[in-house]
Amino acid sequence: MAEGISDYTKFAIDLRRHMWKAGVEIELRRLIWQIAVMGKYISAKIHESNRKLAGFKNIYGEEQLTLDRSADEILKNHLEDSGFVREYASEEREAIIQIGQGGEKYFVTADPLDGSSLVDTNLAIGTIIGIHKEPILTEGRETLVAAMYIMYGPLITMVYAAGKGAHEFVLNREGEYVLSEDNIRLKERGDIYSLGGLRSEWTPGHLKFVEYLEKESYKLRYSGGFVPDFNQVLIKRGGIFTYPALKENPRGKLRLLFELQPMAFIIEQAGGMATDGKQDILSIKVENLNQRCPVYIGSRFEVEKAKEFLAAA
Ligand code: AFP
Repeated sequence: MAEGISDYTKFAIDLRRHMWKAGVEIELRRLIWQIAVMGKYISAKIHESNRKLAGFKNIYGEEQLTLDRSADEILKNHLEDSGFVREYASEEREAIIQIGQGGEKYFVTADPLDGSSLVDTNLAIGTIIGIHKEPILTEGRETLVAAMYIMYGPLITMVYAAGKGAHEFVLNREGEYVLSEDNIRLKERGDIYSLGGLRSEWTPGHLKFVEYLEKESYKLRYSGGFVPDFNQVLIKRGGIFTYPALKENPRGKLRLLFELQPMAFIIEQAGGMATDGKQDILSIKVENLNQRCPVYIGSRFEVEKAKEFLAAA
């Protein structure tokens, strides 16, 4: 080994090896890896379309797609005829599209670039993916076999869960995803809370829950990006993210299929919980692609406490 080159590579576990050792079936391993690789292309698109660069011109002269549509195009084009994906549903599209020949094993949902309105503030944003083994639009618990997200922050990180725990990887300088947090397990209780929606819009039960957390000296962590805000609860091993039912919008803001089901799958794999305030997110039947749903997601103590306050209201 040449002098000075750190020999961390001797210990680095890359994504493919991790999934093989975890016993993830081969086509699902390849699909998860393929989507993780697309994270690099999406990140490149974020940098390429950097509006901070003076006089930035789209070198291809094509009409500059909005970033989230570009991210959607990247995902769809690479999944099409990949041999693994039969249907693709995206927050950027009106309907589910067939992108395979018809016999493929998996059905993919995507929020291609969640939090894209934060790009100009240089805050972290992310791609959220659900991988189903049955046609989309049924209960998550029955059909979701894996979920993942890629976060574009100071580092590019990727978290996946495929039934054997939740694991985080970081993209290194060599362009490989190497393991950074193996089998993440949430504590029973955390000390951070992340609160969406306007206080004036909160229902009485939700307000009482928040006042309880404030009395318990929880620390507020809210960026306006679901991926980094959720990621903070996961990596800090506890706490709660909530985007609640609002007086004017009883279904809240976040989408059940594209945002909440994948994150609920991941948090449960890490020993946490996700509910709409009454029932588990993964037990809720998806009526339509853009169905919104209130969410309380994080460590068990806080999610159970939220349910108590809401039930008592
Ligand atoms: P954008 O994708 O429009 O930026 O919205 C991000 C988001 O869907 C989710 O990532 C955040 O948790 C939530 O909206 C923030 O909503 P508020 O702006 O109402 O706080």
